Amino acid sequence: SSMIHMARQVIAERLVEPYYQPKVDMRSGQVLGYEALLRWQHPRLGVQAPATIAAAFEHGELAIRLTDLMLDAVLHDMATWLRMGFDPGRVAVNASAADLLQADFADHVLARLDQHGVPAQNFEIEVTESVFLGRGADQVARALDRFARGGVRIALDDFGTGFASLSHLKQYPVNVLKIDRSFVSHVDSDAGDAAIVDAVIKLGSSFRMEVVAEGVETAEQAALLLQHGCHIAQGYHYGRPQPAASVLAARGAAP
Ligand code: G
Ligand code: G
Ligand code: NA
Repeated sequence: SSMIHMARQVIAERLVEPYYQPKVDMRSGQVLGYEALLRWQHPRLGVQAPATIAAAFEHGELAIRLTDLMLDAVLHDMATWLRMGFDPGRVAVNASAADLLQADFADHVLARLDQHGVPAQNFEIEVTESVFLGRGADQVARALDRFARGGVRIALDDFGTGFASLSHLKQYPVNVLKIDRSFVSHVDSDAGDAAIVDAVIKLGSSFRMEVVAEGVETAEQAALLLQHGCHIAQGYHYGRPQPAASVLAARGAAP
């Protein structure tokens, strides 16, 4: 397809450029970290969203190479920030099932962190529930355990939308639950969504996980989430995904 063709070009020409969206403590406004989101630079059209190469994420080999390019770029940015004395907090990179099914993925990431001088506690891996399904669940478990032993936390993305099995939370070393944007968007107007958000927050706190609300766009949503006991948010109300240079400028550390 043309998406796959485009993805191959992105990989060959290393056009990947991570954007960073802040995760914020809604009580204090403090930035706790960032999610790195894939963007790529089209030579003429400028910055492109992942949707333009979405098919590549379902294509094992291409998904692996895109993650690797993201990892390289993110660790390069983080190493630069740390050298400048700017601590970005915990930065999350998305990994797919194809990544976790490679036997050496976790060791590879841990070695890269080491090479870049980025402490494991400054890093997080974000996965969706889909990685727990299908064949290879044993390998995924080994990868997540390896990350856990290496000090890298695991965040579970889009929680509540997929094939959620609560047993996954018990079985795997998950540290962070991210409440899907689809529930957060209507938390202040839809009783069903508010009930789901409330349930996920309670679930996360019983498992001693950090709970992050995704897609917080308004002060009303933020207030409601705080009432329900969730104090960490990622969303346009607190910050859009932004290039590395803007992250620095926003934190007042620009040279
Ligand atoms: O970045 P948004 O701005 O458009 O992202 C759209 C979707 O693409 C989200 O579901 C997000 O999780 C996914 N995504 C963004 N960056 C990456 C990445 O580096 N790797 C993978 N596998 N998915 C990503
Ligand atoms: O699935 P994942 O959580 O990785 O997806 C993040 C996606 O959500 C990205 O496409 C990002 O640009 C988008 N996003 C982040 N914050 C908001 C928000 O407040 N509102 C909307 N509509 N999208 C958001
Ligand atoms: Na994500």
